[in-house]
Amino acid sequence: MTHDLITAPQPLAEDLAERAFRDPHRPRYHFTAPGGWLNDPNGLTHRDGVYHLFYQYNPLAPAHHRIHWGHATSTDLVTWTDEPVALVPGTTGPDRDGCWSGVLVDDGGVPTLVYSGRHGDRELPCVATGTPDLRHWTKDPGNPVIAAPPEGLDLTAYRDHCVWKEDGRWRQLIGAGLRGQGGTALLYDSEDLRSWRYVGPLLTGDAGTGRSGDPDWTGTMWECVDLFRVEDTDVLAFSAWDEGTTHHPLYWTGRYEGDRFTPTALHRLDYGQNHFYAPQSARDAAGRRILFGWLQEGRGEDATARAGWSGVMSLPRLVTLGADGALHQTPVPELARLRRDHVALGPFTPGPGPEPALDAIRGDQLDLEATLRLAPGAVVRLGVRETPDGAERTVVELARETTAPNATLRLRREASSLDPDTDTTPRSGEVPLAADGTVELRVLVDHSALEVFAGGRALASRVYPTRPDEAVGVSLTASGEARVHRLDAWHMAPVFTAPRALWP
Ligand code: DQQ
Repeated sequence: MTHDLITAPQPLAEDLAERAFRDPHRPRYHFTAPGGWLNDPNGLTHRDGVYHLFYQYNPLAPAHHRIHWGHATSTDLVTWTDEPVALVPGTTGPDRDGCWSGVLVDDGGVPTLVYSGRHGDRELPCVATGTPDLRHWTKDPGNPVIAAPPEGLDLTAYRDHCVWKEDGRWRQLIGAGLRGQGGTALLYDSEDLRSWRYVGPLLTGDAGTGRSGDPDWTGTMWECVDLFRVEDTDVLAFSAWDEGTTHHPLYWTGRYEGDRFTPTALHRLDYGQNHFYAPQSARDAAGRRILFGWLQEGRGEDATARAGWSGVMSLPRLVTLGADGALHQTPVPELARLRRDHVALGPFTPGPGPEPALDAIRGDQLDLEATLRLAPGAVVRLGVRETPDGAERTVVELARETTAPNATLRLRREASSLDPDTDTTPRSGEVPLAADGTVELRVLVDHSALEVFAGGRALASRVYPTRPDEAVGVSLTASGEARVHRLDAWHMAPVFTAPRALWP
């Protein structure tokens, strides 16, 4: 793809990467774009031993505008190499206002991207083919390959793609919403990825059930639909969307058969709601289901503009099927390679005052792993990014009701930052406990990025303490009858240690 569009903004753009690198809130072991804007993961694939992560990218500014496809590769899901920008919006054509989200498929040996070309306020399906190393891409002269949404449907929106091969034919889902009904995934069929026949809606939500603000409302449109199988369960993941009100990732478990998806249950994919959005997954050569999502910013627009960058990719997650039929998510085990300076604590019985042994753990790049047991009525609170005076702190709380077999995982951010322009709203969701009240908790801190895993459920978020150098404390308190069987802590080595080129 040529970069000849980009001339004048270059000097300023280079400065973006420098500024981004200097920002104390910038994660060091999560993937970020070199500078500018990042949102959805795209084209996720594992090919010839290399993981390819493409992403929605604006190298010119930390704003969602004229979206390109960035590209990075990894052999271990831990360290990343920036690759040439894969797609640049056209000067003419259906993607002149942006190359929006999509996927990569192998078309008989030809790497092929299927993405949404944006022009005006419309998105239409486009295709590009790549060289075997996936470094250079040519847009199909026939783009858009579908000229318009299906006739006769009154749609709220139409974009994003999930494409797979089935019985020798290509199938595609496009995210959409049927006005007055709800979000939907429209199913198409093709022999050649260019000529598509509309089959019908695979499944349609009910926008009338629930309402905006409910974390399990299925919204008026489904973005970034992703259909995959885990063991013997089919999963239809989507990002529930409603103009200006709703952005959160959900999934149905059920059965995909005969052009329809018959749902069994609806689940929340990440309790961070809009903080973890637009996930995409792929199967790797080992047969593992790997999933990434976008952690958007939670600070004010001015602060983001000054910082020179926006958007973090989640850590790669390994997705399996939990005993309760819901997805079980953990960071991929490869990330353990970054662990340094092990501190092992426990067993101990935490109380209302901070546990002194935790003074040994400090930092803004941490991996904390604990096995906890909560009796009915017990609450355990793990504080991170805490200043010595406690004025700023973020609390991961696990609370078991007296009667409930499960616990509530809560991320309390009311004191995360003294900056009134940062989002400090709480997040919460249910977490399964073992019969004896035991649960595995993992908390990954990476400057402003925070990912919590408890009992296989995930909660990602962002925090921006105003005194980032001092907000390095970790604390643990409890009320009721709780036990810490073990608490292991590590510093995480940085993956990104120098400014990167915006146009690799
Ligand atoms: N972001 C993309 C869209 C998608 C949305 C554009 C989700 O394709 O619907 O950058 O974050």
